[in-house]
Amino acid sequence: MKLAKKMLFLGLCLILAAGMVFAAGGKDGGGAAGAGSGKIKIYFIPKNLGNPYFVALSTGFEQAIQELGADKFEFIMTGPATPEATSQIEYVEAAVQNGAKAIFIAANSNDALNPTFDDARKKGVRIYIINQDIPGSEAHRDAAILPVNFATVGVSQLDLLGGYINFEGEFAILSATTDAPDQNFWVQSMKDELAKGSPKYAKMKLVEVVYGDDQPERSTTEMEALITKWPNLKGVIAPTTVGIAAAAKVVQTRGLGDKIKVTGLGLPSEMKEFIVDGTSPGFQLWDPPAEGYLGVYLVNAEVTQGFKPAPGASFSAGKLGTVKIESNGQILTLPTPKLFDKNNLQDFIY
Ligand code: RAM
Repeated sequence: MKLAKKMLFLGLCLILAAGMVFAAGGKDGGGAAGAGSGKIKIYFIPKNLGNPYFVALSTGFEQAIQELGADKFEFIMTGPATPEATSQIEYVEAAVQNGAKAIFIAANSNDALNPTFDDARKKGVRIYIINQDIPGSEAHRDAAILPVNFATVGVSQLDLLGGYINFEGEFAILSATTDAPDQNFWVQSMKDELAKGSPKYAKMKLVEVVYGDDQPERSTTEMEALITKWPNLKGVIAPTTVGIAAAAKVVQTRGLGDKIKVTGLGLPSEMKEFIVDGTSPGFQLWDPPAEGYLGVYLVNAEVTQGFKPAPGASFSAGKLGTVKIESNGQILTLPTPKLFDKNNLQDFIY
């Protein structure tokens, strides 16, 4: 992307983000249109507010709404300050009360919200899990929009770190919360892969999994503790954008980039400085805005064409083309994670 275009995009993102923080201020999320506006109300409840990753994701909702008609939809981003298992319940309840048509939620627990989801669905509100799924509780949601096929994430994170440390040495995982459905899924797949005993990972040793709760300070403290506790640490996988940025900052401040390789899932705009100065050799992610974009097109298909997200059915999602509902009610935005490193700095656009 040319510099001027990029500046324009970043500017637009900032304006959107500022607007959304404003909209997120009230629990009832009463946006400009207010109740009874006749607009289709789409709620987005992220794991918590204050995480730039979810602001990036929310820009996709806004973009699709612009394409389909800003007069037709009202978009409200609202949610808790911190990502505890039950902290989103009151926000789901408030959205239902406020006339939500669809709620997109990055749930903080696999099952703590099930009764709340059931109540909402009884009232005709669509519950869509976004950015992940709620394994074991699929019957309590209408569908799930995933950024990629989750089965590929854990192994590709192991391979990425392996490539940076010659598949040899001690490493740790810096995760988000202990309940996080997405991180727990990926961490478990990494453990399962290591447990298979493949010669490829025979010299890589997972020494500890720690939890920074998707809070920058907590993640920083956990990273510092890892460095003290494991003097031979060769790498850290942080499958959370908050965790990886905090870990990279610690390594940068201490000048340990040659000794400890930090990788995982990062937000390109936050990780750029660490890639440019070599603190992190590379990381992975996907296209967060595309998830929100898909969500609006899904609601639009339901409202305008009576579409039902049954396995095997498909709907048209604007620039993303035709999208299919998988057998388990999941919708994959992209097949696999994408690598971000010094060779594609032009792609660091969110
Ligand atoms: C954090 C959140 C989010 C996850 C990303 C990779 O921002 O935990 O749920 O998808 O990292």
